[in-house]
Amino acid sequence: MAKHAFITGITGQDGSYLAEFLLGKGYEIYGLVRRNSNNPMIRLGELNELKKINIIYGNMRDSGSIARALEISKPDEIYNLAAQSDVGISFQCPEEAAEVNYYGLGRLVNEAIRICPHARIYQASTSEMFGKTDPPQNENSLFQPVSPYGQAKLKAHEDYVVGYRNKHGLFICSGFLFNHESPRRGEHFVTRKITISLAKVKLGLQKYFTLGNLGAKRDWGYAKDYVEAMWLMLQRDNPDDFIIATGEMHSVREFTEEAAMFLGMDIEWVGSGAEEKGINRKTKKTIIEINPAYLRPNEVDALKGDFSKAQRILGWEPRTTFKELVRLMTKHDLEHIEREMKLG
Ligand code: NAP
Ligand code: G4F
Repeated sequence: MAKHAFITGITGQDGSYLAEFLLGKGYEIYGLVRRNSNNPMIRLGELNELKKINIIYGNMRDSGSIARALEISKPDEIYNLAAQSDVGISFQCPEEAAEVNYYGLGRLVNEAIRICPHARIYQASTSEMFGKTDPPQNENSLFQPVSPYGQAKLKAHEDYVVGYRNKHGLFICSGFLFNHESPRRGEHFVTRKITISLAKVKLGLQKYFTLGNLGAKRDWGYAKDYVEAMWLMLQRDNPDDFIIATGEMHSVREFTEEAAMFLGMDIEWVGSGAEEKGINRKTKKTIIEINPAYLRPNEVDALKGDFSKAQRILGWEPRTTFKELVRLMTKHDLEHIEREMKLG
C-alpha cells in the first residue's frame, strides 16, 4: 500500500519540489493549502501530476483545520514546510512570524499526537537560527538568531522538536537547511530578484534595479537537491537533526556578478555605502543602485554550513555547484521573460 505524506506549505518552493520527489517514490500526497485571493497553485501547476495531489484547505493558524487535514490524510510522514519565510518582512510583522512559524508547529504536533501519534514529522528549521554565530556552522553551533523569523523558528525547534521528542517520544526531526534556491524561488528573495532583474535589463525591459546589503554572505544550494534530505531524515530508525548545506559561501555581490557574467554583462562597482553603483563596463550604464529600504534592522552576516553529519549518516551531499545554480536560474528567467515578450 502507498505511504501517505502530508505536506504543509505545499504551494511554496520546497513544497512543490518535495511533492514531485515523493510522487516519484509512489507516495499518496496530501497538501495543506490556505485560501488566497489569487491562484495558489502556480508552482504546482508545473507538475504534470498535479491532479494526483489531494488538496486540503486549511491554515497553520487554525487548529481545527489542521486536525481535519490529519484525519483525512492519515499520514505516515508529515513535512511541515509552511511558514512566513521572508526574514526581512518578519521585522515588520513579528506576530505573524510567531503565529505561523512557532504556534503553527505547536498546533500541528499537538494534533498529530492525538490523531496520528506514529507519524514521522519533518520540521523546516533554518540556518537563520545561527544568526550571529561565525561560520562554518554545524549541529553543535550556538543559536543566536537576530530576526523575529529566526527567533520563532528557534523556539519551535527547542519546544516542539527537541522538547516533544524527549517528552512524548515523538519521531520529529529538524533539518537546519541553509539557503536554497531555484527557478521556483519566491521573487522577493535576493537570488531570484537578481536573476529576474538582470534578465530584464539584458532584454531592455528595465534600465536598473536596486539591492540592499551586497556584502551579506550565504551558503546557497539548489532546492531540488535539498528536498531529498528531508525525506532521508524520516527514513532512519531514530529521529535526529541535520545541517543541509553546500559548505561554500558567496556574497550577494558575487551572486550578482556571476549572473551578470552569464548574460554577457561585466559589472564594475564604483562608490561605497548607499552611494555604491554597479556599472555595465561595456555600455557604461548604471544597472544596480543601493536602496537603503532593503537594509535590515539586524543582519545575519555570514552563513556556511558543515554538512558532514548528513553526508556520513544520511549519505546525502549537494549535487549542484554555486555556478551551476546561478546559471540555471538566470537561464530560466531569461528564457521565460523572452517567451512572455513574444506572446506580447
Ligand atoms: P515559501 O516558498 O515561502 O513557501 C512557504 C509556504 O508556506 C507556502 O506554501 C505558503 O503558502 C505557506 N504558508 C505561509 N503561511 C501559511 C499559513 N498561515 N497557513 C498555511 N500555509 C502557510 O518557502 P520555501 O522556500 O519553500 O521554504 C519552505 C520552508 O523551509 C519554510 O518553513 C522556510 O521557513 C524553511 N526554510 C527555507 C529555506 C530556503 O532557503 N528556502 C531555508 C531554511 C528553511 P502561500 O503559497 O499561500 O503563500
Ligand atoms: O534572499 P534573502 O531574503 O534570504 P535570507 O534572509 O537569507 O532568508 C532565506 O534563507 C533562510 C536560511 O538562512 C531561510 F530560513 C529563509 O526562509 C529564507 O529562505 O536575503 C539574503 C541576503 C540577506 O543578507 C539580505 O539582506 O541578501 C541580502 N539582500 C541584499 N539586497 C537582499 C536584498 N535581500 C532581499 N530579499 N532583497 C534585496 O534587495
